[in-house]
Amino acid sequence: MDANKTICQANENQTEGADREALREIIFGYAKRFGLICGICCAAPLDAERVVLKDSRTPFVVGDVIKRTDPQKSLRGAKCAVVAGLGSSGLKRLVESEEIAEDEPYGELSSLAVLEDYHAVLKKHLRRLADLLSSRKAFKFKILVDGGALNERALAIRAGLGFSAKNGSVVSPEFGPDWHIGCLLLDIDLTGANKNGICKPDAELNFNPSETNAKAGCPPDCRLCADACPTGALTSEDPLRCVSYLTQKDGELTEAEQEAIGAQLYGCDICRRVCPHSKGNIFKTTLVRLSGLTEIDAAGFDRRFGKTAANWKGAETIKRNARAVLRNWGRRAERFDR
Ligand code: B12
Ligand code: SF4
Ligand code: SF4
Repeated sequence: MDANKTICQANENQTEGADREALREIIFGYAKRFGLICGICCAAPLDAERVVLKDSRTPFVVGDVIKRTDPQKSLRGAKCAVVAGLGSSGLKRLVESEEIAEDEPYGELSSLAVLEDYHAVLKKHLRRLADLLSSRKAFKFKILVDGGALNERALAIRAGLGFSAKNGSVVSPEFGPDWHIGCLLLDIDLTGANKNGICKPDAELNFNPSETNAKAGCPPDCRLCADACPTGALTSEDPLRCVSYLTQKDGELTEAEQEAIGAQLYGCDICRRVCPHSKGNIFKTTLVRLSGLTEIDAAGFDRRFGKTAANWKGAETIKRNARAVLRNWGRRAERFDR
C-alpha cells in the first residue's frame, strides 16, 4: 500500500506548475460545461481490487487480474486517470413505452435499450478533451468506456466520484447510481489536491462493504436492492445470476435462465430503480409489446435500437429474450404486474 503512496508522490513531481494547472483547468472546465462529473487520480495498481477480482466470476471481461487492476497494462507509462461520469439523465431517450392492451403480452426494456448509447457519448467527450489537452502538451492517452479490462468502478472511487453501494453501483452525490464511467488514461501526471483531484492511496480507501456503506451512504439496514433483485444475484454475489448478464449473454438460454429473466428484455435496472439514492424517474419502466420483438429483423432492430447500447448484441439476442419472456408470460403471469 505504501508503494501506491510513493507512486502518487512521484507523479506529483512530474508535470509541475502552470502547465499542470492550465491542463487541469481545461479538464474541469470541460466537465462543468457538459454536465459531467470528473476526478483525476493516480495510475498506481488497484491492489485492493486485485484481491477481490482474483476470485470473481466476471462475465464479458478477460480473466487476467493484472490487466484488470494495473493501468500500465492499458497504457504503458500511464501516470494518471481522468475519470468522467455521465448521468443517465444527460442521455436522450430514444425508445418510449407503448400503450398495451389488456392481456396483450409485453416485456420491459432497461435504460441500456431505451437511452442513447453512453459508450458513444462518453468516448466522444473524452476524445474531444484529449484533443483540447494535446493542443497544449504532447502526451499518450487511452480512452476506456466499458470496453477494456481495467476496472472502471474502482478507478471512479479512487478519483473520488462516489462510493461502492450494496447494489454494486458506484453511487455519486450528483447522480446517485444512475451514471456511466469513462476513463482517459494519460502518460502525464495531472493529479492534484483539490476536491475533484483526489488521489487516495488504496490504504486509505475502506473496501469492507459494510463499513464503507455505513460511512458513505447505504444505510446499514437497507435491503431494498437485495430484496427487489429477482434472482438473488446481489445476496449470492454471483454476477452470472444477474438478469442483466442473462439477457446479454450469447447462445441459447437454459430453461432456468429463461424463467429467471421474467419480463426483462435487455439489461436490468431494478436494483437501481428501488434505491433511495436514485434521482428522478430515469429508470421508470419501459413496457413494449412482445409481438413487435419476437420476429424483429436486423433492419427493424437497427431502426429501433441501433443508437442505444443494446446495439452491442443485436437483433438475435433481443429476439431470443422476447421469446423467453413470451413463454414466461404464459406460465408466470403474476410476475408481470404493471
Ligand atoms: C462485467 C460487467 C457487468 C456484468 C457483471 C456485473 C458485476 N456486478 O460485476 C453484468 C453484465 C452483469 C453487468 C451488469 C450491469 N452493469 Co456492468 N460492467 C461490467 C464491466 C465490463 C466489468 C465489471 C467487473 O469487473 N465486475 C467485477 C466486480 C467484482 O467488480 P466491480 O463491481 O466492477 O467493482 C467493484 C469491486 O471491485 C469492489 N471492490 C473493490 N475492492 C473490494 C473489496 C471487497 C472486499 C469487496 C466486497 C468489493 C470490492 O469495488 C468496486 C466498485 O464497486 C464494467 C466496465 C469495466 N470495464 O469496469 C461495467 C460496469 C460496471 N457496468 C455498469 C452498469 C451501468 C451495469 C448495469 C446497471 C447495466 C444494466 N442496466 O443492465 C448492470 C448492473 C448490475 C449490477 N448490479 O452490478 C457500469 C457501472 C456504473 C456505476 N455507476 O457503477 C460500468 C462501470 C460500465 C460503465 N462504463 O458505465 N455489468
Ligand atoms: S441488475 Fe437486476 S438481476 Fe442484476 S443485481 Fe440488479 S436487480 Fe439483480
Ligand atoms: S437500495 Fe439501499 S442498500 Fe441498496 S444500494 Fe440503495 S441505499 Fe444501498
